[in-house]
Formats: sequence, structure tokens, C-alpha cells
Amino acid sequence: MSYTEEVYERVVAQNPGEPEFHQAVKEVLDSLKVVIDKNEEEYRKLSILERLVEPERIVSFRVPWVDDKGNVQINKGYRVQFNSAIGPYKGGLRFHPSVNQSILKFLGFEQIFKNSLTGLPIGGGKGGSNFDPKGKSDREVMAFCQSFMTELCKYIGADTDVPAGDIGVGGREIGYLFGQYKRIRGLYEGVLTGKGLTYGGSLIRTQATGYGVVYMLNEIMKAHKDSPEGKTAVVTGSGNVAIYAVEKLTQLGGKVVAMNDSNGYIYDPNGINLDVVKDIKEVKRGRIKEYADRVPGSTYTEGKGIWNIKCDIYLPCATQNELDIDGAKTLVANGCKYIVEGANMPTTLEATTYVMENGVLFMPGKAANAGGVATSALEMSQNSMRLSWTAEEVDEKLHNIMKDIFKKVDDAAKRYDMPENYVVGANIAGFEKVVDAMKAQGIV
Ligand code: NDP
Ligand code: 2IT
Repeated sequence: MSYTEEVYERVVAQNPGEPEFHQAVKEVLDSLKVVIDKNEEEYRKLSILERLVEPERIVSFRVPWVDDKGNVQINKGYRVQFNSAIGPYKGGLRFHPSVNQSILKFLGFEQIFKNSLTGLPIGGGKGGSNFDPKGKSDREVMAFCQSFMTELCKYIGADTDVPAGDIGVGGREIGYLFGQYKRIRGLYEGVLTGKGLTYGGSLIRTQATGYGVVYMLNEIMKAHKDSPEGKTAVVTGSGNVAIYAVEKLTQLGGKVVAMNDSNGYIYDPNGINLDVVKDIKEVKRGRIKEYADRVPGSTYTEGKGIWNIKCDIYLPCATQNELDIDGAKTLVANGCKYIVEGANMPTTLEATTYVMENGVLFMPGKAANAGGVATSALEMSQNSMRLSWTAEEVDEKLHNIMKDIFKKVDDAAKRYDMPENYVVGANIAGFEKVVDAMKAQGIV
């Protein structure tokens, strides 16, 4: 058995009940096989892969808070500090009822390679809670965030671990978390990113993940003498990543005709009116269904199945494993040419293999959505310098980072004789920097 297969079996045996983590590890180890095989003895001797798949530390804690009815509520809180070879742990916090250790370990593991691809000095981490912000009052969200940070603040800091947003954690939550950190630790420092502009946030961070996804799409299309101009697209989700992917894609001449949330999807043949989506999602915190009531000519369909809408470009920007084999087959049958992942691991392994074998150019999330964390690292730089860059400066840096990531991924795939296999390219290019830093730092 090869070293990569052995380590995968060990991960499955030693981490029972963690299917998302197994899936993320499998994808990476399968890609790394060609690299490891060339130098297997050395990697084995240093137990590089065993170290790579074991988080440096996981903190798990109780989060008690009081709801508006006066009842005491208890949630689980976590921070997975996965790998600090190339910099302080960096990665988002997710608040969603589905959050568990498996999901946060998969996200933390992906983050290691993503952060490496950005070229910036950030290690991999992720955290969150099974708290559900939906339907909670602002006061309840604040009470939860304060209790969560009261415990988390012992383990993070501007030079040790810098959390940010993810599903269910946006500007409002980051504000409450930052306020409580400052109050307890007495430090005004860049301990979180995605902050508001009045207290150390960076221009363009809000837009960065979605814009970055489309900058990446544009690079892939350019390399194939194509462009988003006049193309039809479907963008899944209707949160932070989806909204700004739609904004940039529309600016580049693409027409987005469908979006969704966890209840159902909207179809608008005239092209999505993003002002309406922003009002529903960013202002009213409502459901995507309301779009069809407000925009004539659009329709709402309850449930899954957004992939049934014919498109050239599909950007999954909601959550893990949202696109399965049935969806993948439908997209291919309808002529979809590009899938660029805005979410983390939104495509199942089976669906990924299917689309890649059927001529779709597929860019995995760890490369395509890296613009968010890259801009978080730019926020950290600005905080350290006690300066702030203009929107144009940040956007230009983000654009260059995404171009650079495409080049690294494309080059690595070519170097290993698998041109256009961006999954392999992203995993190898991300791994190379991390493994070099791990080797240099000895057995730690
Ligand atoms: P938001 O909370 O802003 O939006 C999440 C969107 O995805 C909502 O439309 C939500 O619908 C939908 N969604 C969430 N969970 C599910 C589910 N279980 N089933 C169906 N739909 C679901 O999150 P973001 O936009 O920030 O994150 C979206 C994805 O992008 C995640 O995978 C995240 O990890 C990834 N990402 C985010 C980055 C960032 O900077 N924010 C950076 C890189 C990646 P509903 O409202 O119905 O729950
Ligand atoms: O998945 C991700 O890269 C994020 N949620 C953003 C992390 C960050 O630190 O900005």
C-alpha cells in the first residue's frame, strides 16, 4: 500500500464519525500521491503526512447564554488550530446548527492549503459553534458572541490565531466578538478580520471572496480564449460570497439567472436584480423566496434542484456537498463549461470526478475562494502598520493574488503532467510551501 493510502486509512480509523474530514483528506492525499511517490522514504521518515492530518490543537468549550425569554441556552464552541508552519492560525468562524468537529476539521484542513496558495504568511485554522443565528434578536446574538469570546479569547491573538467570518458570521457578529475581546484582554489589536471600517476593517474585505471567485473564473476563461461576457451563470447561496460573486460577474458582462438559499431557488431570466437580493439578505435577513414576490417575471421553486437551470458557468457558493452526482450530470448534460467553487468543498468527490471527466473546467474552493482570506491577511498588514489602503489598492492586490494563484495551480498541474487538473494543481502547489516550512522547523 502506498504511503498516502496508509495515512488515509489511519485517518479513517483514528477519527471515527468524521466523514467531512475524511473526504477533505482523501481529496488532498489522492492529489499528493504523485509528489510523495517521488520521495516516499524521506516523507515517511519524517512522518510528514501523519503530522499534516493531525491538528496541532483543538479547543472545545461550553457557551452558556440567556435568550430573550430568560431561558439559559447552552451551545458548543470550538477552535481548530490545524497548522502554523507558515504563519499564525487564520480562518473563519462558522455559526450554524450543523457545526461539529468533523466539519471544522475539514474546513481547518482545507484552510492550510488555501492560505499557502495566497502566498501570504498565514497558517490554517477554523472555529465556530452549533449556534443558529437565524431568527435570533440582536441582543441574543450579542449575548452569544460575548459568551463565545469570553472563552475563545484565551487562545487567540494578533500574532497567534486570527479568526474571521464564515457561514452565519458577518459584520454584526465580528463587531460583538471584537468588542468583547478588547474588553477582556485590554488589547486593541488585529485579532479578528472582517471588522467594520470604523474600527480597523479593510475596504473590499466584504466583497473579497466573491470578487476573487470571479477573478479566478476570468483567469481560467482567459487561458481558454473565452470570457464571461454574454455568458449565462447560476450562483448558489445568497450570502456574502454569492452576493459579491454575482456583483462582479455582472460587472464583467455575465448574466446570473438563479440563486438560492437552504429553502429553495429563484430563477430570473432577465438577470438577477442584486439590489433586491441585498435588501432581502443583508438588510432584512429574509428568505430568497421574497425575490419572486418583488420582481415581476421571476419564479421561486421550493427545495433543491437549482442545477436544473441551464448555464455556461456554475458557481456553488453555499455549503459543503451541495452539488452531488445527479446535479453534476444535469449540469454536464445542459452544456455547463465552468464550475468554480466559492464555497468550501461544495462538490462531492463523485461529482467532482464526473464533471472533470466530462470536459468541465473545475476550480476547487481552496484556490477559487482564497481571495477572502487573502484580503483578511491584507487587513492584518494594515492593522500592524496602523494604516489603511484605499479600495482601489486593496482590490488591485486581491486581483493580482488571484492571478498568481491561478498561475501556481496551472503550473503545478502541468509540472505533474496533468494539465487542467486544477484539483491536483491546487493541492500540490499549496502543499509544497507548507511541507518545506515544516521540514525546516524540525519535529514539532
Ligand atoms: P453566509 O452565511 O453569508 O451565506 C451562506 C449561504 O449558504 C446562505 O444563502 C445559506 O442559506 C446557504 N447555506 C448555508 N448552509 C446551508 C445548507 N446546509 N444547505 C443549503 N444552503 C445553505 O456565508 P458565506 O457566504 O460567508 O459562506 C458561503 C460559503 O463560502 C461557505 O462554504 C464558506 O465556508 C465559504 N467561504 C466563505 C468565505 C468568506 O469570506 N465569507 C471565504 C471563503 C469561503 P440559508 O440562509 O438558508 O442558511
Ligand atoms: O473559508 C474561508 O477562507 C473563510 N471563511 C475566510 C477566512 C478568513 O480568515 O478571512
